[in-house]
Order: sequence, then C-alpha cells, then structure tokens
Amino acid sequence: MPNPLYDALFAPHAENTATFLATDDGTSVTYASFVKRAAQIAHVLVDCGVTPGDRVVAQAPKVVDTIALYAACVQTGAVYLPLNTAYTQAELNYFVQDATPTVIVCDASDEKSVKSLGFSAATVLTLAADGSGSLSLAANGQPGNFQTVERSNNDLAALLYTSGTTGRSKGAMMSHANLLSNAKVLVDHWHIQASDRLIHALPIFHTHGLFVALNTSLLVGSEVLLMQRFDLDTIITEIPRSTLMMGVPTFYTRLLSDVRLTPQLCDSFRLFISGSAPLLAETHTEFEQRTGHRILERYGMTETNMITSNPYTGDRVAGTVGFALPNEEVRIMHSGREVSPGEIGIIEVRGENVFQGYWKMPEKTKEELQDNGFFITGDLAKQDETGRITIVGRAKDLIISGGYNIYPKEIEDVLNDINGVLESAVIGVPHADFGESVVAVIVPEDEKLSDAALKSAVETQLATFKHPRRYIQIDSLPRNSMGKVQKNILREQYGAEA
Ligand code: MCA
Ligand code: AMP
Repeated sequence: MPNPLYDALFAPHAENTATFLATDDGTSVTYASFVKRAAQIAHVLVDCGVTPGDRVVAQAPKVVDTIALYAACVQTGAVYLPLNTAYTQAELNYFVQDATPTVIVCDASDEKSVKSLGFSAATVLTLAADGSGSLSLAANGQPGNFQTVERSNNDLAALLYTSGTTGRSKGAMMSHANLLSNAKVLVDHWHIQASDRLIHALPIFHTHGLFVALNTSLLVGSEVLLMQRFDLDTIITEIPRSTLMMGVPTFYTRLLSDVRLTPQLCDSFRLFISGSAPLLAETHTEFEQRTGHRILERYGMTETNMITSNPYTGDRVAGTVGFALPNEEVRIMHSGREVSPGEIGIIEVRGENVFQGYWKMPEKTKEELQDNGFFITGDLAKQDETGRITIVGRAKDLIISGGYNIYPKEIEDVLNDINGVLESAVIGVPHADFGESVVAVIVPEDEKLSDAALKSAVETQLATFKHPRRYIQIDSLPRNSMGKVQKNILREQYGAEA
C-alpha cells in the first residue's frame, strides 16, 4: 500500500547492508537492521493504541531508536512530534495539551514529571541515552516486519512547533509531500550520493538535523556519523574520513578557532553547508582561506523546509543565501507589490515544500499562509538582477542564538509576571560564539529587583538556551509616538557583547 515517505526513505533499504548510522561509541547500524528496528517500534506504537493521524511525542536523546521511532511513525501513519530535550516541564505541558499525543517517549529521568502532567490519555515510554528503557524493552520482542499503513501525499507526517511573536508556540503541520519534495530537491542540488559520509552534530528535534540531514541521507543510502552533540575534537578527527557536514554558523566559528583546521585536514572533504542563522561574510572568507573550501550557505524555515541555496557548482557568494530552490517560487514583497532588484522586502515562498498550516490555529494560518499559496516568512531580503538573495534582517521580533530561535515575547511574558516587574523588553545582542544572545531590559515597579529573583522565575519556566545572559534595570522603556517599544534604541544602548 502506498506511503510516500516510507516508500522513498525506508522501504528501499530493507535488504541494504551498508552502514546507516555510526555512533560516537564506535557501534554502527546497517540500513537493513534500522528498517527492522523501525518495524519493531511500529508494533509497539500500535500496541499502545496509535492509529493513523495520532501524534507521537519524542522528547528523547539522540540515539538510533529515536530515529527509528520517527521511521515507525511514518510506517504506522502517525504524526511524529519531536521536542527539544532542554524544554522545561512548563513548556512540555503546553505542547502535550495542545497536540494531545497518544504516546510520549521521554528520557527515564523525566518519566515522573511527564506522568505528573496529568495527561493520562497518553502512554509514556522511556528511552535513555544508552538506548535502554521501556521503548527498547517493548520493541525487542516484536516482529521485524510491519505492514506499512497507506498514506497519501497530503497526510501529515510530522508536527514541529515553532515559537511565535505572540509568545504562543505554533505546530507546523508537515505532510509527506512537503518533506519528500524538499529532500529530493536537496539531494539533487547538493549532489548527495550513497558514497557520502555526513558528520551529524546537530540536534534531531529540528528541521535542520532531522529532515535536511537525515531525509537526504536516507534518500540516497549514505552513511551518517551520529554525534551526541557538537564536539570540536571529534569533528576534527572525523573530517578526513567524511565528506559532508551540515551545521549552524557557530560550528564554523568554533572550527576556525582551532589550529588543526588546515587545507590538508579537509583535503578529501566534499561539502560544508551552513544554515539556520546568518553566516557572517568574514566567517565564509576566513574558512576559505584556512581550508580552500567555500561554505555553501542555504536558507530555510520549519514551515517550508529549505527555500534558497547557494549553488553547488556555481559561485557561492559570502553573505548571500543564493537562489530559490527548484520547484519553489520565491518573491520579495513590499506594500503588496513585488520589489525591484536591490529593494528590500519580505520573502514569500510557494511550492510543494510549504506546510499545511498551523495545528488548530486556522486564523494564524490565514495570516501567514495566504490564499494564493504564498507563505510569508517574515525575513527581510533583497534580490539582485540574477535572482540571488541576500537576507538583510527580520520583520519578526526574533533572536537566533546558536541556531536556536528565541521569541522575545515568550520571555517578556514570564518576566512581566514576576512580582515587582512593571514591564520588560527582551533584545538580541551580538555574541561571538552564538551570533546573538539574549538580554532582558526590565522596568521595576518601584525598587530594583535582585538578579536572583528574576533568574529563578525564568529558570523554572524556560529552557536554558532562552535564559537572558544579562538583566538590565532602567526607569522606563523608550517608545515611539505610537507607544511601541523601540528595541533598536535598546540594542544600540546595551548591544555590547554579553
Ligand atoms: C546551548 N546553550 C545555548 C545554546 N546551546 N545557549 C544559547 N544558545 C544556544 N544555541 C547553553 C546551554 O543551555 C548551556 O547553558 C550552555 O549554553 C552550554 O551548553 P552546551 O550544550 O555545551 O552547548 P553546545 O553543545 O556547545 O551547543 C551549542 C550549539 C547548539 C552546538 C551551537 O546550540 C546547537 O547544536 N545548535 C543548533 C541548533 C539547530 O539545530 N537549529 C536548527 C533550528 P548552561 O551552561 O547555563 O547550562 S532552525 C531550522 O531547523 C531551520 C529550518 C533552518 O533553517 O535550519
Ligand atoms: P525556524 O523558525 O526555527 O525554522 O527558523 C527559521 C528562521 O531562521 C528563518 O525565518 C530565518 O530568520 C532564519 N534562517 C535560517 N537560515 C538562515 C540563513 N542562512 N541566514 C539567515 N537567517 C536564516
């Protein structure tokens, strides 16, 4: 029975004895054994009552079984919902209440807190960093094949939450066709082949590490070095025996800080790709001087997968994100009309890659995914005569720290609720390692508050990567004549590195 994503990514590998995942601890898994493992997990999901369209939450470590869980969701027709492992219980609670999953897979150390959310409709299974846990135990005794559930192109395969300017996270509904069409385009565009070996140091709960990195590898049957996290020494060791890396700009600035990064080290490497945040032109230039490789920068969003890319064979120009990918229409709009070359506007995109809308948010969907099919990205850009795009800023109030998106409103809501805080404004300031970092500017009601009081409220509610690195207390926030807080003034005033 047809299942577009399963048929393209997993089914062809049932007899493939090549290595799929090589892990940090020196063990490896072939494609064939991975497909079998996914089938075993598919049986577990069905035993837990999962039916097509049901959501399966994974707040789980970066191990083989987590990726097999993704494959099992596709095979059973369930909707895979990965979550950042750094999320606090308060954050997790929101996602679970909103998505109403049938199964939640979490680390054993979080089992108690997940069960205490009071969402009794879901079965909670555990998966630890060493691969042990109740998911693994339940899967071990299951048959190694599973009758794939029929799905069509527009059926959902995944639900990925992205934060929003309103402070409320939105679940982006990704269909089989959305994911598959983009993976195919990227394989073609970046010349990915079975002979590639990918250094995978990204988290697997975002589009970048999950779909861009893994779906493309699965499509061609190439090897993936699955690193638990970014580790400079391991990457330096692995570069000579690998061909491909996908990373955020922080990966490249950290590599540049190491004297072992030389042309000889990267001699047999094929392609370094960067995305998720702006790559400084200096980083691009310095990397070429040090290695002879021009980093290929691309641009994308959770809602759309990848939108533009620098060319593989043509010129990779520092500071630009290249051209619209094949089968996508990209236009730059200002005041309801397409801008002329050189003018700045907001990027809009239309194509098979564009998502199905926000989960249970029809109004929000209407605002951003227009009737004509163009999705409004909120990124400000200009285009030259040849169609090459340069991102110049963001129309949305968003901070990108080390490739993680942080919406100031979410932090401001937490700060404004603290006793003694009158109001707050959260801004992003330049940071050498993460590109940007978070600073909170606070107006106390009367007396100055202690940093400890502010921090403790933030820590219980928000994941660590969202925590402000500095708290600044002032008498009043600068506002324009419309009463809107002028964050640009705050950034100028407090923009020195945190
Ligand atoms: C870790 N910390 C951070 C970040 N990462 N703080 C701010 N921003 C971050 N990005 C905090 C930790 O909570 C910890 O805080 C301290 O910094 C050190 O943590 P550690 O784990 O040692 O950091 P690391 O392992 O060196 O991680 C840095 C990293 C990582 C490698 C840059 O953040 C990362 O892998 N980023 C990639 C994110 C990504 O995949 N984005 C794609 C989403 P404390 O000491 O207080 O505990 S965007 C996307 O998918 C779209 C579609 C796209 O275009 O790609
Ligand atoms: P997310 O919402 O997590 O999917 O992140 C998408 C956002 O990351 C985009 O809207 C951009 O603002 C940003 N982004 C992704 N790639 C790039 C890039 N190469 N240059 C600048 N910004 C980027």
